[in-house]
Amino acid sequence: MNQGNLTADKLVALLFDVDGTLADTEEIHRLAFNAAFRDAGLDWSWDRDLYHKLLAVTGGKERIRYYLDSFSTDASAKSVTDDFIAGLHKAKTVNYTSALARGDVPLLPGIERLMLEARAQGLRLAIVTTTTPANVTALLDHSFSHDVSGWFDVIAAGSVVPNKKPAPDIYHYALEQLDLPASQCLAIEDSANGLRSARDADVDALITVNRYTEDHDFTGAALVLDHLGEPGNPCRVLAGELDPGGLVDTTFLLRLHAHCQAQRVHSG
Ligand code: XBP
Ligand code: MG
Repeated sequence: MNQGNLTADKLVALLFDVDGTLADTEEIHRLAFNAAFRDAGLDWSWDRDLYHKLLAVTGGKERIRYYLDSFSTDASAKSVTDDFIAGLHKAKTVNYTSALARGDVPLLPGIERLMLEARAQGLRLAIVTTTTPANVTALLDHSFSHDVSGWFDVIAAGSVVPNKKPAPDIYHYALEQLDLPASQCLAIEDSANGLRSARDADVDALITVNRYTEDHDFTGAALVLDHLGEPGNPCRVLAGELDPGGLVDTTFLLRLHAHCQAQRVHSG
């Protein structure tokens, strides 16, 4: 960080994760995987407890391989080819995007409110996710109440980088596309893998949890909340020094970002 240049540390962009952060989508993913397995004549079925464990690995194709390697009792699991997994995953993506197109996946509290306000205040927005690009498009098209095309300077998604979260690659890619240093950005994530990805790219992260991630280790997060808050639906601080007073807005994010930058200076 350039401590001589004060403008270098100004908050310029908010980097949003997708699954579990914009909307509670992991349950939709789980059902979409199971429907793809069923339609392929497989007796594989992922219940919530198993899916919780499988979420240790990001990326749908990688998750199927992890299941076959570490959890399946199917004797032929090891001989399943990458092509077969790719076919299953394609069917899963169709199932998932169809579910979103039905319009029954709401955004989490505060997401659209905060994005609207941030844009009005001149902050830039980006998406940084491991999920398939078609899944992002489906969510943007069907879960927002505004037309959000043009809201995001960068949509960094899926296999555009070789290594998915927790690797920092997707954050490095997004920063490069935004042409911004990490010190001018703040990530909003929901999982330990997302936090590690952001932090290893030197981007500080605010965490909002969900049923699949509330037990994760969020050491190093700027702040951990249950959600971003809405008028009449205040958020709760789960860990961290600053308190948004029930609602995360741009003013609070500027303060949180400055706090994180000051801590980085002190810790050298
Ligand atoms: C969440 C993920 C994704 C989805 C599945 O990523 O790990 O793998 O569960 O998506 P993020 P695909 O929170 O970064 O959005 O099946 O399309 O890979
Ligand atoms: Mg996530």
